[in-house]
Amino acid sequence: MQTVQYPDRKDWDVLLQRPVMDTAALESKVAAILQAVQQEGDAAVKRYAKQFDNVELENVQVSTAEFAEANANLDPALKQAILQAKQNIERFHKAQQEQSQVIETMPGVQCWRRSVAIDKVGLYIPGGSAPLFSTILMLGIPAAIAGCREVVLCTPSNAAGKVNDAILFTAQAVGIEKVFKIGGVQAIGAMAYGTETVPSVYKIFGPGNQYVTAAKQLVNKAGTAIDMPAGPSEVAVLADETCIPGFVAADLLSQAEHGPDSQVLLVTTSLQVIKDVEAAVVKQLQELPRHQTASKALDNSRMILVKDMEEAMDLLNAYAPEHLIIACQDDVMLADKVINAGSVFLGNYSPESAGDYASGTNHTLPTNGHARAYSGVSLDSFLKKITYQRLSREGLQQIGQTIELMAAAEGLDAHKQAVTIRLNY
Ligand code: HSO
Ligand code: ZN
Repeated sequence: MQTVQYPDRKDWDVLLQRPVMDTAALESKVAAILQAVQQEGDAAVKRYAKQFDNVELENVQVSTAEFAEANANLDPALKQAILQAKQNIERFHKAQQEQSQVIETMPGVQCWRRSVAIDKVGLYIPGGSAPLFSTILMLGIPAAIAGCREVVLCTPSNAAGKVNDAILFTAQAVGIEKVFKIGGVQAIGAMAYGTETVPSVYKIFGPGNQYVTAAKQLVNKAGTAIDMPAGPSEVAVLADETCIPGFVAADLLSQAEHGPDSQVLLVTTSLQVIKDVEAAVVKQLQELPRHQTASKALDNSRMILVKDMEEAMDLLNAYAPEHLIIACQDDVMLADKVINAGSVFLGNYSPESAGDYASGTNHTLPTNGHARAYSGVSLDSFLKKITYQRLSREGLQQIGQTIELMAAAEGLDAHKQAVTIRLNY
């Protein structure tokens, strides 16, 4: 990891750059696959499964027997762990439910807002080097609490046509019945346009590689909603002398192992912390099965020495990390100074892994600086808020003149007339 000491503010932009991801170059390839899925449905999906995943799919949909088999095969301890995480995530997301309130803005003018579930949603769960079944909890649980009527899940199978047992168990645990063995761009196309077996959905959620991300962006342009602009995982750690360097190193590596394009940052006021964390990273890295991936990510990563905590917070707010760990004596006080971050972890005993899996918060978070303006996935991501109003005759009499004056001033006479005709009735 590169160490940078006391960087000048004017150099922060360059220092805090993420590894660039150029999806534009992939666009024509991705667009061609999407078009084929739109036109040919399941036939195209099966053709691409053969071409990209080397699998001959007879049935695209996971059967009841396959669900039962996964349930029987999965380690009982892992099942228990998944159910424990489910309980916490459910608890945290249920508390996000809002009660509808009728607000009388003037006598006889009542306004209210009702949360309504997005009727049909699609979840994409990558297979690849790490089958992220935890993401099913993060997306399936709020979808269920919101009351989405149709929840479909696409995930690639292996070459033998089998889907990971933990993925199938978790899908069942959160009540998802429709699971399709479709990966990559084809999956995004199938959920956006629908095929003979896959229902089309209104909003697509979930992480993926650059191809999946490009596909989500393309279907989004064409009218299907998506959760958020996704990018490689990131963590920034703010640490002072009270941190435990081995813990900080472990946290940095936990994100670095996600992918070669992941990025991790350490920001501190102490050169000694940098030295100690660096030594711990080197030691722990060697023992990691995914050390190759992690070490590539560390090449994109930095340890930054700053003069004080105020400068540290300015720098971190400028970076807007997906995850921010504050391993400092004044962690709670510093937490209030966070303006831009997806999710914040306080103290020496809150590893990001807690939020990645089981504490209750959502791990689908804004990357790539999007935390400046976006929130992570929550119950709201699966809801629309519909507003209502009911004016009584007296209510319209109260507010009518205001509307008439404003409509006339905008030169919109028909608007004014919609009030006048009632007032004169
Ligand atoms: N840290 C990831 C989520 C995840 N981690 C899933 C492990 N499994 C989001 O950036
Ligand atoms: Zn993670």
